Amino acid sequence: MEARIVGLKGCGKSTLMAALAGGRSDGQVTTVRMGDARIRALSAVFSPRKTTFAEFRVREAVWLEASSRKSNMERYLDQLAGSQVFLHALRGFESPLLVEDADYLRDLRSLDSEFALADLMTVERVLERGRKQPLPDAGKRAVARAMEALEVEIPLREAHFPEPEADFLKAYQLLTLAPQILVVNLASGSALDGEAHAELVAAANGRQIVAFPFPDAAEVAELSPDEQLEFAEALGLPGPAAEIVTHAAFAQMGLISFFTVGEDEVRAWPIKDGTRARQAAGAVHSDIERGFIRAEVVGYETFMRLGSLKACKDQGLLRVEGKEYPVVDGDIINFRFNV
Ligand SMILES: Nc1nc2c(ncn2[C@@H]2O[C@H](COP(=O)(O)OP(=O)(O)OP(=O)(O)O)[C@@H](O)[C@H]2O)c(=O)[nH]1
Ligand SMILES: [Mg+2]
Repeated sequence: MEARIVGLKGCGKSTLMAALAGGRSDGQVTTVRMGDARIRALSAVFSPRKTTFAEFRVREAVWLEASSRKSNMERYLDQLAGSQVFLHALRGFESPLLVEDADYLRDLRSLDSEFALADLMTVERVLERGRKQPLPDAGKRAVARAMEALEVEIPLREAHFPEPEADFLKAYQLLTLAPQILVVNLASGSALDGEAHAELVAAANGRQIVAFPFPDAAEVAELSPDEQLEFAEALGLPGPAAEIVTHAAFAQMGLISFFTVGEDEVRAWPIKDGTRARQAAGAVHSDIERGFIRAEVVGYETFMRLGSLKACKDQGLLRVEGKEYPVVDGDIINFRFNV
C-alpha cells in the first residue's frame, strides 16, 4: 500500500513525513507501521517471536521546478497518478518563508480545484480518443458522468460509479477518485476550534480530518513507543502521528484489520471491510484460501476479557464460521485448511 503526502509548498509535508517515520525516513519514502494498541496488547499475552503490524509506504510528493513545457503544478500533479491514498497536508501556521497567511480552507480549495481540473483534462483526452475508436458503453457512461461531476468540481470519489464504470475508469489513475484524508499542521498550542472545524468539515466533504502541530509530532516520533504515548499526551496531541494518521487513512480506504495470534507470531492483516472469511484467508496465504475448511473466530474484546484462546473455547466463545462469514474489525482468526 502506498500513501502520498501532498500539499502546497511549505505546508509541512517533510515535517509530517518525519512525524510518521521518526528517525527512519529514507529521504522521500518511508514505511510506516500502523500503531495498533490491540496488537501491542495481544503481543503481551502471547510473547510471540515476532510481532507484525500493518504497514504503509508513505512518500512525499515534492514540488519540482517548472519546465519549458509544463508548469510547476502540472509537474506536481503528474507524479501523483496511481496513488492509493492521499494524505493532504494543510498549513495552519504562519510561515516566515511564505508570503500568504495561514488559511487552510483557501489552500484546500486551491489544491482540490487543481485535482479536479487535472482529472477533467484526463477525461477529455479519453473522450477525444473515443471519437476515433469508440468506447465501450460502460466507458461512455463513465466519461459522461465524470465530466458532469468534474465541471462543477465534484471529486469523482463522490460520483459513486457503478461497478462497470468504476472498472473502466481504473486505468486512468484519476486523482479525485483516490481516497484522501486531511492532515492539518496546526500552529503550536492552537486547536481546531468550533467554527474553523465546522467549516473544514464542510469543505472536507466526507474526508477524515486529523489535526496536530507536525513539529511536535516529529519530536514525539523520535522516542521509544512507550514514551511516545506519554509525550503525545503531555503535548496535547491526539496520539503519535503514525497511529492517528494511519487509522484515519485505513478508515477512509474502508480497511479493517483482523489478527492472527500464536507463539510464533502476532500479526495484523489489513483487508477491505466486508471481506468474507475465505478471501481473508488469502491475505495470509493463497494455500489457506484454496484449502479453506472453516475459521475459528473470537472478537478482540472478548478475547482480552477471557485472556486466552482456551478460555474462549471452554466458554463456547470461539465461534466456528464458514467461508462466507464477513470478517469484522478486531476478529482474531484461526483458519482451518487442508492442502
Ligand atoms: N512554526 C512552524 N514552522 C513549521 C511548522 N511545520 C513546518 N514548519 C517549518 O516550515 C518549513 C517548511 O516545512 P516542510 O516540512 O519542509 O514543508 P514542505 O511542505 O515539505 O515544504 P516543501 O517540500 O518545500 O513544499 C520548515 O522550515 C519547517 O521547519 C509548524 O507547524 N510551525
Ligand atoms: Mg518537503
